[in-house]
Amino acid sequence: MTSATTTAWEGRHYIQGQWQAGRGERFSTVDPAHFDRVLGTYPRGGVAEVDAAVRAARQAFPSWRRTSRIRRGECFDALARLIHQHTDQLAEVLARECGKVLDEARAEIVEGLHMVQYVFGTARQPTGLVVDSEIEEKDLYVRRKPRGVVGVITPWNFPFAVPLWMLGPSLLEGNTTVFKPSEETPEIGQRLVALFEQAGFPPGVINLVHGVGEEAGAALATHPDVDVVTFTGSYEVGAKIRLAAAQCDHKTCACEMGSKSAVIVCQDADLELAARAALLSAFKTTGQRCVSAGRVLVHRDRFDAFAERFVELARRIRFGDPFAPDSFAGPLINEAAVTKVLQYNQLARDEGATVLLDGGRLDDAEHAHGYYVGPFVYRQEYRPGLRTIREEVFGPHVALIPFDDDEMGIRIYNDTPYGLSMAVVTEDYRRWRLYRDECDYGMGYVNLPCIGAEVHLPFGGVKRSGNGQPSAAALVDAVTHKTAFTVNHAREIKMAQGMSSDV
Ligand code: UN1
Repeated sequence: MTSATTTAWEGRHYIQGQWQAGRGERFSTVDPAHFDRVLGTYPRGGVAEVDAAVRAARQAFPSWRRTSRIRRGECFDALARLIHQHTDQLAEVLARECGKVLDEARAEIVEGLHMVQYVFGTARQPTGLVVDSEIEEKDLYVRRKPRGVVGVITPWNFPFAVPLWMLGPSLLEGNTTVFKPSEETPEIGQRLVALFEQAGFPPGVINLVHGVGEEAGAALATHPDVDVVTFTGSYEVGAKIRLAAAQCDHKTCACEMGSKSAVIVCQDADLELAARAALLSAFKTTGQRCVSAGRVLVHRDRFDAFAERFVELARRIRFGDPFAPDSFAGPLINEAAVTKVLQYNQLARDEGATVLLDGGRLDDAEHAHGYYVGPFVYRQEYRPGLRTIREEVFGPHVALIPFDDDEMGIRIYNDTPYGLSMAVVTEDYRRWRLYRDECDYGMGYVNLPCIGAEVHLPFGGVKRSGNGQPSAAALVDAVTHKTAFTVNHAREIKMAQGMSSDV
């Protein structure tokens, strides 16, 4: 692998083990920290390319499925070694393409590596069950079988780790795959696929099609020969994928969608810990994690002290060049994101918020050529129906909301259409248990930020955040089906449930 370059890179599809320049229109990507710099151009795949990739995956499926699970796992050992070897270059490509600060970009490469290591380690773990039968001469087994061809549609905010959460378990279990990376971050996706090739995954087992969501993404989600669609992205797109799956007899999907995650600061909280947990949750990745906290719920008795410390810390953080060591976070991904965040900042004012900090669009010499918006922090009294405290913003926009008691804290937390991540800050073991049991979420934390999950846990949510098929380690349930298998060791037939076998 060559190191990250500043000359535009030429993207290619990877279908049936062949790198293809593609025909027709191309799209380009720019550096979000310097939007006058074009990073790469890519073929704009559509129905034809997706169809070729799905056919390649289907053709590769029987022999990959028959390959020993341990042998499949060993390919991931080779992949882990390659990722180790190239961590620094991969982190640079990722930081440049999606604007994450270098230290976070590196953490994401490491998170992807952890998934690869987990998959390799899991290959030798037991996968099924041996179950007793009513009939002593029978053995019952529960065995997992791969579902077939898995479509992998991934976002720009975790363009290395999230594809690996999906590709890892899918391929280990014997499925074959077609990967459509986000059109904002195709280079890191392509570099990942090149490492799969180098690690020795056979042709057709992993295929890559570049393109935009409405074309290549839609073609993959609706293709009749795709068995499972795994998706991370917006609720609106996820809802379409769920509909497409429901209309196709054999298709299922695992969707991880939006959120309005929160940190809850209780009456007895350690305020310094709470302020730091909230700061990381709201502003790391410039608020562009699906688990980012758009809300901090604070007990009214502690509100003023918390808000003062939180704003003081928020003033101190620097949103700047992803490669500058003192940048806490980088730019937003594109101009549409800047417009959306500024609109929500205005909407908060219109809904009666008291603004405590407004970084605004940053346009001094350092920031003028990037998509930079500073932190926006406001106090909002809870009322049902307020849009800014219910809708996902995906930027450095955070509401501080006072609450009077735990019942009210839980009610406010649950009053969004989403349920992804929740952190509660308290010293009281009874209290965190109450929040654990009463709040709607997929990932819960105590005395921590609501970001930073590890790959060997399930990652997903409830309500509009997910469809009950979490990703990362838990994706195994979405990409396999459980089969029951019964073997008779007697010489005659003996039926269960006392049924006679006389003929
Ligand atoms: C995402 O926000 O889209 O839990 C994924 C975390 C990371 C993954 C975030 N491990 O913050």
